Amino acid sequence: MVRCFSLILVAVFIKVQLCLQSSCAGKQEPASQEGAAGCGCDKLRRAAAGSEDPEERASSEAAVKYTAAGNEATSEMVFIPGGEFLMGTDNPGIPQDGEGPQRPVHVDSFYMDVLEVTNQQFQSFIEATGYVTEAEKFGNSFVFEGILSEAVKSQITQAVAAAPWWLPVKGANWKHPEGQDSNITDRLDHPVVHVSWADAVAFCSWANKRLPTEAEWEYACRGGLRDRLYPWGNKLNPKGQHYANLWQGDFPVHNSGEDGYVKTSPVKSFPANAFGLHDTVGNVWEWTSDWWTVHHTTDKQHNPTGPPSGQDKVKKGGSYMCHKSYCYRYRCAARSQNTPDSSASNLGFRCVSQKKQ
Ligand SMILES: [Ca+2]
Ligand SMILES: [Ca+2]
Repeated sequence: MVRCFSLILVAVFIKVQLCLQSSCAGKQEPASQEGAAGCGCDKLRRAAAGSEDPEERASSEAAVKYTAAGNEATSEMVFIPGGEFLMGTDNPGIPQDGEGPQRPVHVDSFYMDVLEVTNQQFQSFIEATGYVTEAEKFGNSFVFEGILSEAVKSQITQAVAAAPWWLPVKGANWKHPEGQDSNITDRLDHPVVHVSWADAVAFCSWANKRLPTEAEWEYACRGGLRDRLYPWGNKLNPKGQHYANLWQGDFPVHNSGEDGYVKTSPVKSFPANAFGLHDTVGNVWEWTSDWWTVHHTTDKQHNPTGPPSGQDKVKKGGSYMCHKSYCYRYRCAARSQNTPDSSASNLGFRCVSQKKQ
Protein backbone atom coordinates (compact mmCIF):
# COMPACT_ATOMS: atom_id res chain seq x y z
CA MET A 1 0.00 0.00 0.00
CA VAL A 2 1.35 3.37 -0.92
CA ARG A 3 0.66 6.10 1.58
CA CYS A 4 0.70 9.64 0.41
CA PHE A 5 2.39 11.89 2.91
CA SER A 6 0.83 15.21 2.13
CA LEU A 7 -1.54 17.37 4.09
CA ILE A 8 -4.23 17.18 1.51
CA LEU A 9 -4.99 14.02 -0.33
CA VAL A 10 -7.12 14.12 -3.43
CA ALA A 11 -8.64 10.79 -4.24
CA VAL A 12 -11.16 10.45 -7.04
CA PHE A 13 -13.92 12.27 -5.26
CA ILE A 14 -12.34 12.96 -1.96
CA LYS A 15 -10.14 15.50 -0.38
CA VAL A 16 -9.00 14.75 3.09
CA GLN A 17 -7.68 17.43 5.32
CA LEU A 18 -5.87 16.14 8.26
CA CYS A 19 -6.34 16.66 11.89
CA LEU A 20 -2.79 17.75 12.43
CA GLN A 21 -3.54 20.38 14.98
CA SER A 22 -2.97 19.25 18.51
CA SER A 23 -6.69 18.79 18.78
CA CYS A 24 -6.85 15.47 20.41
CA ALA A 25 -6.17 13.84 23.64
CA GLY A 26 -4.03 14.73 26.54
CA LYS A 27 -2.56 12.02 28.69
CA GLN A 28 -3.35 13.54 32.05
CA GLU A 29 -6.90 13.86 33.12
CA PRO A 30 -8.52 16.14 32.43
CA ALA A 31 -6.66 19.03 30.90
CA SER A 32 -3.29 18.07 29.46
CA GLN A 33 -2.62 18.57 25.77
CA GLU A 34 0.56 16.55 25.50
CA GLY A 35 0.83 13.67 23.09
CA ALA A 36 -1.76 15.18 20.83
CA ALA A 37 -1.14 13.18 17.70
CA GLY A 38 -4.51 13.73 16.09
CA CYS A 39 -7.37 11.29 15.76
CA GLY A 40 -7.99 12.27 12.19
CA CYS A 41 -11.75 11.80 12.11
CA ASP A 42 -12.79 15.42 12.42
CA LYS A 43 -11.45 16.69 9.12
CA LEU A 44 -12.71 14.18 6.63
CA ARG A 45 -13.92 16.28 3.74
CA ARG A 46 -15.22 15.62 0.29
CA ALA A 47 -13.80 17.79 -2.49
CA ALA A 48 -16.94 17.60 -4.58
CA ALA A 49 -19.11 18.97 -1.83
CA GLY A 50 -20.22 22.37 -0.76
CA SER A 51 -22.01 23.61 -3.84
CA GLU A 52 -25.37 23.38 -2.14
CA ASP A 53 -26.58 24.43 1.25
CA PRO A 54 -26.82 21.12 3.12
CA GLU A 55 -29.44 22.48 5.48
CA GLU A 56 -31.62 23.57 2.60
CA ARG A 57 -31.04 20.37 0.69
CA ALA A 58 -31.83 18.12 3.63
CA SER A 59 -34.93 19.98 4.70
CA SER A 60 -36.36 20.29 1.22
CA GLU A 61 -35.76 16.63 0.43
CA ALA A 62 -37.29 15.61 3.69
CA ALA A 63 -40.28 17.86 3.22
CA VAL A 64 -41.02 16.70 -0.29
CA LYS A 65 -40.21 13.02 -0.15
CA TYR A 66 -40.07 11.79 3.38
CA THR A 67 -43.04 13.09 5.27
CA ALA A 68 -44.60 9.66 5.81
CA ALA A 69 -43.67 8.68 9.31
CA GLY A 70 -42.36 5.21 9.90
CA ASN A 71 -42.79 5.32 13.61
CA GLU A 72 -42.86 1.58 14.09
CA ALA A 73 -39.37 1.44 12.68
CA THR A 74 -37.88 4.09 14.88
CA SER A 75 -36.48 4.02 18.35
CA GLU A 76 -38.25 4.16 21.66
CA MET A 77 -38.01 7.68 23.08
CA VAL A 78 -37.64 8.92 26.62
CA PHE A 79 -38.87 12.17 28.13
CA ILE A 80 -36.07 14.57 28.98
CA PRO A 81 -37.41 17.10 31.49
CA GLY A 82 -36.30 20.61 30.64
CA GLY A 83 -34.09 22.63 32.94
CA GLU A 84 -30.95 24.62 33.38
CA PHE A 85 -27.51 23.08 33.29
CA LEU A 86 -23.87 24.04 32.97
CA MET A 87 -22.79 23.40 29.42
CA GLY A 88 -19.15 22.88 28.53
CA THR A 89 -16.35 22.89 31.05
CA ASP A 90 -13.80 25.25 32.59
CA ASN A 91 -11.36 22.37 32.78
CA PRO A 92 -11.29 21.29 29.14
CA GLY A 93 -9.61 18.11 28.02
CA ILE A 94 -9.16 19.65 24.58
CA PRO A 95 -9.34 23.45 24.91
CA GLN A 96 -9.00 24.14 21.19
CA ASP A 97 -12.24 22.27 20.57
CA GLY A 98 -14.15 25.04 22.34
CA GLU A 99 -15.21 22.92 25.29
CA GLY A 100 -15.18 26.01 27.46
CA PRO A 101 -16.11 28.20 29.04
CA GLN A 102 -18.68 26.56 31.25
CA ARG A 103 -21.92 28.45 30.79
CA PRO A 104 -25.53 28.37 32.01
CA VAL A 105 -27.98 27.03 29.46
CA HIS A 106 -31.69 26.30 29.71
CA VAL A 107 -33.33 23.76 27.45
CA ASP A 108 -37.05 23.04 27.22
CA SER A 109 -38.36 19.54 27.71
CA PHE A 110 -38.08 17.16 24.78
CA TYR A 111 -38.09 13.48 23.90
CA MET A 112 -34.96 11.68 22.80
CA ASP A 113 -34.27 8.34 21.17
CA VAL A 114 -33.11 5.97 23.88
CA LEU A 115 -30.69 4.42 21.41
CA GLU A 116 -28.52 5.37 18.48
CA VAL A 117 -30.40 4.80 15.20
CA THR A 118 -29.72 1.22 14.14
CA ASN A 119 -29.04 -0.42 10.81
CA GLN A 120 -32.45 -2.08 11.03
CA GLN A 121 -34.21 1.25 11.50
CA PHE A 122 -32.23 2.91 8.76
CA GLN A 123 -33.01 0.01 6.44
CA SER A 124 -36.73 0.53 7.09
CA PHE A 125 -36.32 4.18 6.16
CA ILE A 126 -34.53 3.29 2.93
CA GLU A 127 -37.13 0.68 2.02
CA ALA A 128 -39.97 3.12 2.66
CA THR A 129 -38.50 6.07 0.83
CA GLY A 130 -35.88 4.94 -1.66
CA TYR A 131 -33.54 7.48 -0.14
CA VAL A 132 -29.97 7.33 -1.43
CA THR A 133 -27.30 8.33 1.07
CA GLU A 134 -24.50 10.72 0.24
CA ALA A 135 -21.86 7.99 0.61
CA GLU A 136 -23.74 5.99 -2.02
CA LYS A 137 -23.85 9.02 -4.32
CA PHE A 138 -20.16 9.75 -3.84
CA GLY A 139 -19.30 6.07 -4.21
CA ASN A 140 -17.07 5.88 -1.17
CA SER A 141 -16.71 6.62 2.51
CA PHE A 142 -14.03 6.64 5.17
CA VAL A 143 -13.29 3.44 7.04
CA PHE A 144 -10.91 2.79 9.90
CA GLU A 145 -8.12 0.59 8.53
CA GLY A 146 -8.18 -1.71 11.54
CA ILE A 147 -11.60 -3.11 10.62
CA LEU A 148 -10.97 -3.62 6.88
CA SER A 149 -10.35 -6.97 5.24
CA GLU A 150 -6.96 -7.58 3.66
CA ALA A 151 -8.69 -7.83 0.29
CA VAL A 152 -10.13 -4.33 0.58
CA LYS A 153 -6.93 -2.88 1.97
CA SER A 154 -4.92 -4.29 -0.90
CA GLN A 155 -7.00 -2.28 -3.38
CA ILE A 156 -6.38 1.03 -1.68
CA THR A 157 -3.35 2.94 -2.83
CA GLN A 158 -3.72 6.10 -0.84
CA ALA A 159 -4.14 7.03 2.76
CA VAL A 160 -3.63 9.99 4.97
CA ALA A 161 -0.40 11.21 6.47
CA ALA A 162 -0.45 11.36 10.26
CA ALA A 163 -3.79 9.57 10.30
CA PRO A 164 -3.10 6.60 8.04
CA TRP A 165 -5.80 4.58 9.75
CA TRP A 166 -8.46 6.45 7.77
CA LEU A 167 -8.89 5.05 4.29
CA PRO A 168 -11.31 6.15 1.56
CA VAL A 169 -13.00 2.90 0.62
CA LYS A 170 -14.83 2.52 -2.66
CA GLY A 171 -18.31 1.13 -2.15
CA ALA A 172 -18.34 1.69 1.61
CA ASN A 173 -21.75 2.88 2.78
CA TRP A 174 -24.38 2.16 5.42
CA LYS A 175 -25.15 -1.33 4.10
CA HIS A 176 -21.53 -2.17 3.28
CA PRO A 177 -19.71 -0.68 6.26
CA GLU A 178 -16.26 -1.99 5.34
CA GLY A 179 -16.73 -1.92 1.58
CA GLN A 180 -18.42 -4.22 -0.88
CA ASP A 181 -17.27 -7.43 0.76
CA SER A 182 -19.10 -6.54 3.99
CA ASN A 183 -22.75 -6.28 4.94
CA ILE A 184 -25.01 -5.57 7.90
CA THR A 185 -26.94 -8.82 8.15
CA ASP A 186 -25.23 -9.80 11.38
CA ARG A 187 -25.41 -6.31 12.89
CA LEU A 188 -28.90 -5.02 12.33
CA ASP A 189 -28.97 -3.95 15.97
CA HIS A 190 -25.75 -1.95 15.65
CA PRO A 191 -25.80 1.80 15.03
CA VAL A 192 -25.95 2.82 11.39
CA VAL A 193 -22.72 4.39 10.15
CA HIS A 194 -21.57 6.15 6.97
CA VAL A 195 -24.49 8.56 7.25
CA SER A 196 -23.88 12.20 6.44
CA TRP A 197 -25.52 15.05 8.32
CA ALA A 198 -28.09 15.44 5.53
CA ASP A 199 -28.80 11.69 5.65
CA ALA A 200 -29.41 11.93 9.39
CA VAL A 201 -31.71 14.93 8.95
CA ALA A 202 -33.67 13.08 6.27
CA PHE A 203 -34.14 10.06 8.54
CA CYS A 204 -35.27 12.13 11.51
CA SER A 205 -37.68 14.13 9.34
CA TRP A 206 -39.20 10.92 7.99
CA ALA A 207 -39.77 9.79 11.58
CA ASN A 208 -41.35 13.16 12.45
CA LYS A 209 -38.33 13.93 14.58
CA ARG A 210 -35.24 16.10 14.24
CA LEU A 211 -31.60 16.11 15.21
CA PRO A 212 -30.85 17.41 18.72
CA THR A 213 -29.16 20.73 19.19
CA GLU A 214 -25.74 20.46 20.79
CA ALA A 215 -27.21 21.88 24.00
CA GLU A 216 -30.00 19.29 24.05
CA TRP A 217 -27.53 16.48 23.36
CA GLU A 218 -25.14 17.57 26.11
CA TYR A 219 -27.96 18.17 28.60
CA ALA A 220 -29.26 14.67 27.86
CA CYS A 221 -25.77 13.16 28.07
CA ARG A 222 -25.26 14.58 31.54
CA GLY A 223 -28.38 12.86 32.83
CA GLY A 224 -28.94 15.50 35.48
CA LEU A 225 -25.45 15.20 36.94
CA ARG A 226 -23.67 18.48 37.53
CA ASP A 227 -20.14 19.12 36.30
CA ARG A 228 -19.22 15.49 35.69
CA LEU A 229 -17.06 14.07 32.91
CA TYR A 230 -19.22 11.17 31.83
CA PRO A 231 -22.94 10.37 31.74
CA TRP A 232 -22.46 8.22 34.86
CA GLY A 233 -19.94 10.31 36.85
CA ASN A 234 -16.24 11.04 36.93
CA LYS A 235 -14.70 7.56 36.99
CA LEU A 236 -14.27 5.96 33.60
CA ASN A 237 -14.73 2.41 34.84
CA PRO A 238 -16.53 2.44 38.21
CA LYS A 239 -15.98 -0.84 40.06
CA GLY A 240 -14.05 -2.08 37.06
CA GLN A 241 -17.10 -1.96 34.83
CA HIS A 242 -17.21 -0.54 31.34
CA TYR A 243 -19.98 1.96 30.70
CA ALA A 244 -19.29 2.72 27.06
CA ASN A 245 -17.84 1.15 23.93
CA LEU A 246 -14.43 2.81 23.66
CA TRP A 247 -10.90 1.70 22.71
CA GLN A 248 -8.70 -0.16 25.14
CA GLY A 249 -5.10 -0.83 24.22
CA ASP A 250 -2.59 0.99 22.07
CA PHE A 251 -4.27 3.18 19.46
CA PRO A 252 -4.26 2.63 16.49
CA VAL A 253 -2.40 -0.66 16.38
CA HIS A 254 -3.96 -2.75 19.12
CA ASN A 255 -7.50 -2.79 20.40
CA SER A 256 -7.75 -5.27 23.24
CA GLY A 257 -11.54 -5.20 23.14
CA GLU A 258 -11.60 -5.30 26.93
CA ASP A 259 -15.07 -3.78 26.88
CA GLY A 260 -16.24 -6.62 24.65
CA TYR A 261 -16.10 -4.88 21.28
CA VAL A 262 -13.41 -3.79 18.83
CA LYS A 263 -15.91 -2.26 16.41
CA THR A 264 -19.45 -1.01 16.92
CA SER A 265 -21.52 -2.80 19.53
CA PRO A 266 -25.23 -3.62 19.49
CA VAL A 267 -27.08 -0.62 20.86
CA LYS A 268 -27.97 -1.00 24.54
CA SER A 269 -24.88 -3.12 25.30
CA PHE A 270 -23.85 -0.69 28.04
CA PRO A 271 -25.78 0.80 30.97
CA ALA A 272 -28.18 3.71 30.51
CA ASN A 273 -27.64 7.06 32.18
CA ALA A 274 -30.13 8.55 34.63
CA PHE A 275 -32.35 9.71 31.76
CA GLY A 276 -32.46 6.18 30.34
CA LEU A 277 -30.17 6.89 27.38
CA HIS A 278 -27.66 4.30 26.18
CA ASP A 279 -24.38 4.83 24.34
CA THR A 280 -24.44 8.62 24.35
CA VAL A 281 -20.68 8.57 24.74
CA GLY A 282 -18.90 5.87 22.81
CA ASN A 283 -20.03 3.40 20.17
CA VAL A 284 -20.56 5.99 17.41
CA TRP A 285 -20.29 9.74 17.23
CA GLU A 286 -23.66 11.48 16.94
CA TRP A 287 -24.55 14.37 14.67
CA THR A 288 -26.23 17.45 16.14
CA SER A 289 -28.05 20.23 14.30
CA ASP A 290 -25.60 23.00 15.29
CA TRP A 291 -23.00 24.61 13.07
CA TRP A 292 -19.54 24.50 14.60
CA THR A 293 -17.94 27.35 16.51
CA VAL A 294 -15.39 27.42 19.32
CA HIS A 295 -16.60 30.78 20.66
CA HIS A 296 -19.37 30.76 23.25
CA THR A 297 -20.98 33.47 25.30
CA THR A 298 -21.18 33.05 29.05
CA ASP A 299 -24.53 34.86 29.09
CA LYS A 300 -27.32 32.51 30.01
CA GLN A 301 -28.83 30.98 26.88
CA HIS A 302 -32.30 29.55 26.29
CA ASN A 303 -32.53 26.71 23.80
CA PRO A 304 -29.38 27.77 21.93
CA THR A 305 -29.11 26.49 18.39
CA GLY A 306 -25.54 27.45 17.54
CA PRO A 307 -24.33 29.86 14.86
CA PRO A 308 -26.65 30.66 11.93
CA SER A 309 -24.18 29.26 9.41
CA GLY A 310 -20.80 27.59 9.16
CA GLN A 311 -18.63 25.03 7.43
CA ASP A 312 -18.87 22.10 9.82
CA LYS A 313 -21.56 20.53 11.96
CA VAL A 314 -21.02 19.57 15.60
CA LYS A 315 -20.83 15.91 16.55
CA LYS A 316 -20.80 14.63 20.11
CA GLY A 317 -19.90 11.63 22.22
CA GLY A 318 -16.83 10.03 20.68
CA SER A 319 -16.78 6.50 19.33
CA TYR A 320 -15.45 2.96 19.71
CA MET A 321 -12.20 4.38 18.31
CA CYS A 322 -11.69 6.85 21.14
CA HIS A 323 -8.74 6.34 23.43
CA LYS A 324 -7.46 8.89 25.86
CA SER A 325 -4.07 9.04 24.15
CA TYR A 326 -5.57 10.16 20.85
CA CYS A 327 -9.13 11.22 21.19
CA TYR A 328 -10.20 12.07 24.71
CA ARG A 329 -13.61 13.03 23.47
CA TYR A 330 -15.87 10.52 25.17
CA ARG A 331 -16.98 13.16 27.67
CA CYS A 332 -20.29 15.05 27.67
CA ALA A 333 -18.53 18.41 27.25
CA ALA A 334 -16.28 17.16 24.46
CA ARG A 335 -17.12 17.95 20.88
CA SER A 336 -15.81 17.67 17.39
CA GLN A 337 -16.86 18.57 13.88
CA ASN A 338 -17.24 17.35 10.34
CA THR A 339 -18.44 18.85 7.09
CA PRO A 340 -22.11 18.01 6.63
CA ASP A 341 -21.41 15.65 3.72
CA SER A 342 -18.82 13.63 5.62
CA SER A 343 -19.42 10.04 6.48
CA ALA A 344 -17.31 7.50 8.28
CA SER A 345 -17.33 4.12 9.97
CA ASN A 346 -17.67 5.62 13.43
CA LEU A 347 -20.29 8.34 12.88
CA GLY A 348 -24.04 7.95 13.41
CA PHE A 349 -26.88 9.80 15.13
CA ARG A 350 -30.07 9.70 17.18
CA CYS A 351 -33.18 11.90 16.92
CA VAL A 352 -35.26 14.02 19.28
CA SER A 353 -38.77 15.39 19.21
CA GLN A 354 -40.89 17.92 21.08
CA LYS A 355 -43.70 15.37 21.18
CA LYS A 356 -43.73 11.73 22.03
CA GLN A 357 -43.71 9.69 18.83
CA1 LIG B 1 -14.53 -1.20 22.47
CA1 LIG C 1 -22.80 7.46 20.84
